Amino acid sequence: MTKVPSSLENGATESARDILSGDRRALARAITLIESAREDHQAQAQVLLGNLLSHTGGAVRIGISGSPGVGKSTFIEAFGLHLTEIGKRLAVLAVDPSSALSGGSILGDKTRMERLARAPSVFIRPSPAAGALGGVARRTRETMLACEAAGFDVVLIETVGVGQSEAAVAGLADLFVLLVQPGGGDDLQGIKRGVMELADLIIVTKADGDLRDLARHTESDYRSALALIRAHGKGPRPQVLSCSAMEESGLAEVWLAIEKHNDALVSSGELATKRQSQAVSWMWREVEERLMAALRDEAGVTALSERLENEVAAGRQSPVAAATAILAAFRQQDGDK
Ligand SMILES: Nc1nc2c(ncn2[C@@H]2O[C@H](COP(=O)(O)OP(=O)(O)OP(=O)(O)O)[C@@H](O)[C@H]2O)c(=O)[nH]1
Ligand SMILES: [Mg+2]
Repeated sequence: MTKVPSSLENGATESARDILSGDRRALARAITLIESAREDHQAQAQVLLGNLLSHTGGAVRIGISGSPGVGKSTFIEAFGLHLTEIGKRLAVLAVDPSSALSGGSILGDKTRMERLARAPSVFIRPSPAAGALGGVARRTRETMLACEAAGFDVVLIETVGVGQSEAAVAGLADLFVLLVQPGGGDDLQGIKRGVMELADLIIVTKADGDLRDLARHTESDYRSALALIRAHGKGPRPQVLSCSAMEESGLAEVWLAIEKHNDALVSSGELATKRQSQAVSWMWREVEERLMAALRDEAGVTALSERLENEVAAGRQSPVAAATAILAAFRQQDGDK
């Protein structure tokens, strides 16, 4: 095992103390460290997280997803403000899968969450999802843990629904909330069954003005759909609600449903098992990512894999035989070190 230099340990102990005392700037610095790709930063971040670990786990972890334009930002601002009014301290981690490509909508979101961002008990942190699997930044889990150590009662993890990202967020959270639009008809807006299966709570947004009645219909459509899908599912039954972020209505009901869900998970012991298996999955995901990165970095493997890709594409080699050759080359080079 590599020995951690004592200067690094001292620095990490100090910043851990600052984070635990609720120092926002120390938390922000820690997240920057956690997100950094630099190896020395990663080493520091891991020592720091080691010091924080026994102080984590105290927040309700909520994942929120939904298609672009469904009303995520507006909902999070209104719902977040409701939470602050009832005395909760809230961290919002917004993971933006588009940011790597387009510069993203983070700037727009910041202005949309202006009121929430000014609330003293709220911490908002947009994370670029660069290099991420499934639209959730690789380090979101660690960032969430740092926020818990800093004493936040609720951590909201937001991501745009792009297929894979919902599963990744659900794999981090205690409860996965799916936002949907009013309307959409029989196909329920083309939302994949897999995503519906993940949802613990479905919220129809924009239940106001002309859309109010439609939202109610949509609510009952989803309720029937869920009853079919999750008839034999384990755990608390998923709920469907509607709300208006604009009129700030239905938000208290959303929190009550979340609390109820959470209480059920705690009293059945499922929360602990869920978090345990999430942590273990995260470990293997990290191993997979690092193994693949190491494999791609091997010069010999790179040369070989290009040739094999062509052979497999042309049908001259079977994919399995080519994979065996790549792994053999990797093992050999790794063993040479
Ligand atoms: N009527 C009504 N409109 C809403 C409500 N919430 C959001 N909207 C509108 O819906 C549009 C999209 O809202 P956003 O909150 O930006 O949606 P988003 O899901 O964050 O969008 P992306 O970040 O682009 O994925 C905006 O024009 C909002 O004004 C609501 O409660 N009622
Ligand atoms: Mg948004």
